[in-house]
Amino acid sequence: MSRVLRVACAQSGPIQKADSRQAVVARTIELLDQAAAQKCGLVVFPELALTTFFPRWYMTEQAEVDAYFEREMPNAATRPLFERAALHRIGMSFGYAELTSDGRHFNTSILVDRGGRIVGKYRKVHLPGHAEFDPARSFQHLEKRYFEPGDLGFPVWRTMGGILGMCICNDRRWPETYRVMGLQGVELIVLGYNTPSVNSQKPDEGPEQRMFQHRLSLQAGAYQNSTWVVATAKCGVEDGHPLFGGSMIVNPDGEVVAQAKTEDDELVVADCDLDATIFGKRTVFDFARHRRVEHYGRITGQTGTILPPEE
Ligand code: CDT
Repeated sequence: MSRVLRVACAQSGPIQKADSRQAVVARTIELLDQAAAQKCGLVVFPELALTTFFPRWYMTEQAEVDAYFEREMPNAATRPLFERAALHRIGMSFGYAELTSDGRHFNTSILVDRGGRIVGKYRKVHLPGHAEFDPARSFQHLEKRYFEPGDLGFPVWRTMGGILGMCICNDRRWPETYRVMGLQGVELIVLGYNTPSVNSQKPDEGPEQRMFQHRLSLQAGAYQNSTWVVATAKCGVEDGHPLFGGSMIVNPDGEVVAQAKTEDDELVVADCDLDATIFGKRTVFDFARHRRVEHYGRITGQTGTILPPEE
């Protein structure tokens, strides 16, 4: 039986501070309808898909912060999206800011099956940026202020005919992210991201270099774990702050098979043959045959760099 899953990145153009959840959800439904028309089986929306990328703003009032968070999922604003996805029999994944009933804040994404049921939840592990205001920066990335690190690890789920996993934005730059899922046989990793087009501390690092690093991370993760990687941007200029596009689908050989052309709402579609993961998993990246865990202790035993002793 063929295991081809037609997947769409549902890239999102900018969401301004003033945009309502209802207006954003209406845009996601429009993309979902387009994906249904193209017979997609899975649609991947970005990180924090329902709001502007609010961690760029320094806020001191918790009520102002919490206004960007969802207390339940689905909720009144997102239920129409769940209902439309179930109507189309399309699976989906999207990110949102999660506020739990006991007051914890996470940068979360979910996996929803074709019946509209949430089958997987992931909470972002690698939170970039800072917790405190820095007057020296023109803008900040305050994820460490507004979220706590995810507490669910990197699980994978059997759904939609394959083994699927999730990560979020900055996670894609860390080889550990892919490898932990690779060790569970992952066949398709979905992720969303909000990446500023410029580096506030390194003005000569332009969008080209940042795009190169983005592609490099996705392609290496896919190849080294013989998995599909589907990465979806929220992009364009949000209240004066540019985010880059570059949504793409990477095959298990590490090749980009489809890529966004705009920095706006756009679908990027590819047929992902999940059986194409088998060859790499049985040969170069047959972990059981080739890994040498006796030499990998530092990977889990330390976080920062420990330099060799001075001569
Ligand atoms: N959202 C997110 O994780 N963005 C980061 C920006 C890092 S710059 C502090 C990223 O890795 O793309």
